[in-house]
Amino acid sequence: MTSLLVTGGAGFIGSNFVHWALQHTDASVVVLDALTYAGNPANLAGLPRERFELVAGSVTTPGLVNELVEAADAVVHFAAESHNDNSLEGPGAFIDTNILGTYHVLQAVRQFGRRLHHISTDEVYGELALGTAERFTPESPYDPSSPYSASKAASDHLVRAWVRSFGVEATISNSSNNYGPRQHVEKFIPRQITNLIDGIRPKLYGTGENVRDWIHVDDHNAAVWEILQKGRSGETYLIGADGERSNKEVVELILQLMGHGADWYDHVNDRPGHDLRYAIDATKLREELGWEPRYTVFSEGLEDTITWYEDNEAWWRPMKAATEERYAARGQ
Ligand code: NAD
Ligand code: TDX
Repeated sequence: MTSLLVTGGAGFIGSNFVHWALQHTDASVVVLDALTYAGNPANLAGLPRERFELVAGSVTTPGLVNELVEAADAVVHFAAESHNDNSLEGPGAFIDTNILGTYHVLQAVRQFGRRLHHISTDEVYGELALGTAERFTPESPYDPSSPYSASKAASDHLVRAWVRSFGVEATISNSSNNYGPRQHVEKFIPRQITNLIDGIRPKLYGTGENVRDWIHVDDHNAAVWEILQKGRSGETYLIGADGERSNKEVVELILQLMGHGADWYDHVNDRPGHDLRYAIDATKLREELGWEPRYTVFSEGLEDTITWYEDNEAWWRPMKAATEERYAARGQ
């Protein structure tokens, strides 16, 4: 049995990964999570004690990271500050967790000879033009736009340098936008679903023409598992499921699925530096590792997600008002 250290495992993608791994594999999991505003122990409630443990602490604390890395066979590093808008208001935490935290994880896997998988984002490649067929590949040049994406780009560079300079065994994945259960209501899709539950109109930044490439979180995490098992050290795998949609299209679909007219939304202030379009070419992941997404019909994954937020108001209600206050202060 493999023992995994999962950093950031109390957040959206990490907690879904822990549930996925405990269900689909015989791995045991220790989560290291700082339980910031985005980390919620409730995301990990009810998991089997003999295969799972939550340790509250930061990836920026080297002693703790060393101890946990030494005890594990492999590390899956999700921990990060993850929201672009927050990085525009206060970039400091992004530098600390995303760059320094990754440095401490790298030093630990180097010291104890452990395998690392580093979770990253397609945003490190910057933006693509609207209305073109161009997509990101592992060879795309780095060109991050926000403090968040710049901090993730820096972390990717550190991982590559530790592979090349110190022989660390590590892989990187850069994924497109995830959606699914347990995503914080600050993010686009949960914000609009919970707005509609509250009778508030969805909010589109700017024109709403910006395009994101959506993937269900379980498809993302199945890809991460494949990379962990079969990925070649030093390699980068792009994770995406051909899910390109403009933000306006997504809002219109949510409105339709939740029984509202397609134009019941507001345009609000745009995000400064807002990337126009992301799109992933996942050929390498599909051909080299045989991964295929299971959620190929976006409206079905979205419907499941809407149902999850409808059924789990107790989960998101405590974070909703404060999140909307922050948006209101920015005219968003
Ligand atoms: P999230 O904000 O929901 O979760 C992040 C988790 O990390 C939280 O549990 C938080 O408490 C924890 N954390 C924050 N700082 C920490 C620290 N110093 N030490 C330990 N834990 C800390 O984020 P998410 O959307 O689940 O993203 C997870 C990872 O996936 C991130 O690395 C992000 O860059 C990457 N990613 C996300 C997406 C997406 O669409 N959400 C897409 C591509 C890549
Ligand atoms: O209310 C909103 N209205 C709106 O139009 C919000 C919150 C967002 N948007 C737009 C901005 C983006 O074009 O929707 C799109 C998606 O926004 P976010 O959910 O903030 O995601 P994004 O900025 O694309 O980044 C996400 O995907 C890549 C994750 O938050 C990152 O962690 C990941 O790296």
